[in-house]
Amino acid sequence: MKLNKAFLYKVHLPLLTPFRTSYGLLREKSFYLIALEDELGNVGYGELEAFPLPDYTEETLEGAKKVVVSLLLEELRGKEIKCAEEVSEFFAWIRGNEMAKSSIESACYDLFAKRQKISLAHFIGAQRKEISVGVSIGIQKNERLLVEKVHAYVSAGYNRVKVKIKPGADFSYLKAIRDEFPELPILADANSAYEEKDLNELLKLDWLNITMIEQPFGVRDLWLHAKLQDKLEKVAVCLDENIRSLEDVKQAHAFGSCRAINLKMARVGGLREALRIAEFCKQTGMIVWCGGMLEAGVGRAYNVALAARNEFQFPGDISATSRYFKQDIVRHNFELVDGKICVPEGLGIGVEIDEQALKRFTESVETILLD
Ligand code: OSB
Ligand code: MG
Repeated sequence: MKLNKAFLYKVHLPLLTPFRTSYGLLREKSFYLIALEDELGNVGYGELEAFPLPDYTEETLEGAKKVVVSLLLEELRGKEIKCAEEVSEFFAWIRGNEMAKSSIESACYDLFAKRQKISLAHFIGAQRKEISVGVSIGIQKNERLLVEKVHAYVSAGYNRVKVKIKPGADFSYLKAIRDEFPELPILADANSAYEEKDLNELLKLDWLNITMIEQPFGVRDLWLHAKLQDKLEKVAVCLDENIRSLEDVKQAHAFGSCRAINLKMARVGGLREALRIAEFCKQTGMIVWCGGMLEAGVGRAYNVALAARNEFQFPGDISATSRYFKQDIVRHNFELVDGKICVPEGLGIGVEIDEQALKRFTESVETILLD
């Protein structure tokens, strides 16, 4: 396969409700939709997920876009790409920049699946037709509002909830949910908001029968997470921000820093690395589940295909389109039916771009000739 052209659409998609984490508030999902055209005229899509500010991980949307244009697309220019797995090898000399790499690598996977006239799910060996999913809920003003939200999502059929927490909005918020829902699987995600002095406070999560605590400590920390995991009796520590590669997962496993991995394709540099991590987790008995970053339709299609593989036994942060957006840029609406989302069966990622909607939410378009 050879690439002919790339189109980069800068898109701003308003969120139905603002999403508050321990580090900030998001009102819209800003991203680049990347369309890669091959020599046969097929088009593969990728979503560049880096956030406008380097507050989740180090990459920024504009910085990552620059890496895509000046390094990654140049790396592929004029090359004969033999298979999807090869793309990450071409990028290997470039350190970090995982979200930039993932946007292009995944679009190549989409292209290879389309060239073989099969779905992406099939292409990556995913066998499930539908996946069981959960929902991630931002920090609310008070406990009562949070419990109301949980009620609505549980009634809609979500199989578990993840609640964003931070110091001062943690234990009492989680207890309010637990009092109302004695059996509900609850995860707490701190996005790195705690420090060593909070370690004993976090042990109280055991009392509430919380399923997992996600990334309480620093984005480079393995040591404090290991101390916490060792002291917790029931709760699994789950790592998000500090997992960028299989190497990171192996070290976290060896140190005992976690029992679960929130796996995001974009955060680990693409599909190939994500598949290797899923495989390692299965072999070692670590829990692996598919996380999210408020993706629009293209990014969501990748998450759904990945989560359809059988290593993923725990419901992911993959919610219905309607949980995020009034209008998406793809024609496909991901819907929740009996707590499950169907895996698209069309060619490649299996969702088509809604050109009208894309135009409506696009700030600018850039075309890059590659042949
Ligand atoms: O920490 O998992 C996270 C969203 C943006 C950035 C980081 C995270 C999240 C979520 C939302 O938790 C998951 C989703 O529904 O897409
Ligand atoms: Mg997280």
